[in-house]
Amino acid sequence: MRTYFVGGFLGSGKTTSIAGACRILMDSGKRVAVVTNDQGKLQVDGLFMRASGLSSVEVGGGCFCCRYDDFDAKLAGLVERESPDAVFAESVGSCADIVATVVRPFEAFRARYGTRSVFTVMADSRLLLARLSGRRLPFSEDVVYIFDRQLEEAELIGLNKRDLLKPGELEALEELADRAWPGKRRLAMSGSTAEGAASWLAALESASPEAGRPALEIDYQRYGSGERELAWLDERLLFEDSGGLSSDGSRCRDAILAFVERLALGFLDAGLAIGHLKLQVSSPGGFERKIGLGSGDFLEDGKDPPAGANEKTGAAKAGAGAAALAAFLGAQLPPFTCRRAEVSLNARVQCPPEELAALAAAAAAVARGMSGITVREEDRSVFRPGFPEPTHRMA
Ligand SMILES: Nc1nc2c(ncn2[C@@H]2O[C@H](COP(=O)(O)OP(=O)(O)O)[C@@H](O)[C@H]2O)c(=O)[nH]1
Ligand SMILES: [Mg+2]
Repeated sequence: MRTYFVGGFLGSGKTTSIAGACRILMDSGKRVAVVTNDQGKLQVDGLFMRASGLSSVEVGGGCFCCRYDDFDAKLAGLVERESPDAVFAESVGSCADIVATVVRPFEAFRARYGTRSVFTVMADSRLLLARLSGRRLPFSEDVVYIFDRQLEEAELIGLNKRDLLKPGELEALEELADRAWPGKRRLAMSGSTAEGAASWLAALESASPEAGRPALEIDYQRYGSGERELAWLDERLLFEDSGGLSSDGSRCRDAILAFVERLALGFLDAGLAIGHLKLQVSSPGGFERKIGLGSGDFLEDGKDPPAGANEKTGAAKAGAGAAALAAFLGAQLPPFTCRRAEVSLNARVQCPPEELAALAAAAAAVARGMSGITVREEDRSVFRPGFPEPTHRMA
């Protein structure tokens, strides 16, 4: 058995890349499983993995490092039940210092689960290019500190979403990455097109090149305060079309899109940096689809985001580009018909939790105002992540 640890910032494409790699392994007859992780309990990633036919378990309520015993127990249960050939462990996107707090304890206590492999950190290539080019990311300094520290401890950086780079940008990014981290392994890839997935798997199979390297230097005060600048919102929304015979069954989809558009525009109009916004949409006929977006989707080409109280993102673009946003979201939810649909929502945004909750409520109200539609919100949970206190730290 092999265990593959994957980290990286919110929305960098960890889940998508892992699902793609799992499909390749399964096609070659391997048994695979995934452990997902989040500060919250309702995990779109876990739902997405299962909707994609992958076996997965969730560690919730904190990151792997702070809930190491839970991670260990969940992993052990998975191994017992399924005897997988490979397990991917995806850490939450606001977590750093994973080698010292998760990978090394795992090697020390679970050697029988096989040698661990290269620790991959995924990056949204557009955000990383902006960062390494000296452009300002939309997040606060302490959140960017987490982004930087995550990449620093990578043994392999996945230059993900390469399909979204413009001609010439990949070469520029590779050069900048080599300058920033001489000798560090990197791989251009695309989780959604599976480009590079086979090379990633080959790299994962190779031994860790950096075992014995000193642990990451990290200031837990800055890391903790970066995490506390982010707000988490999880909830389930039940959309119902009560339109009777006058409805052709398309209203739930329209209402879901109206909800997510309003929510995303709410973030952009308020100048908030989006870690990620993701929704898993399910309807009783077995329809399953994930919708996602993050700050990388709103970076102004080659320009710094306008400065502001909250490191404003592409708010100006949102004003001009509401139609583009609607098209971007609509393309992720192909037409389907139903009377009822369930939406699981995870939003991670740099703002106070109350602001995030108010924006979500306003977006739900827009959908609720649509003719023939009712929207019920359930299991809402809004919070800031707690201060990171790893169970183990092996320097
Ligand atoms: N175009 C493109 N989109 C991607 C790629 N990888 C992930 N995404 C999208 O980026 C969003 C975040 O991806 P996800 O895998 O959930 O990121 P995670 O938060 O790091 O696990 C989702 O909407 C994905 O569909 C990629 O390589 N190319
Ligand atoms: Mg994920």
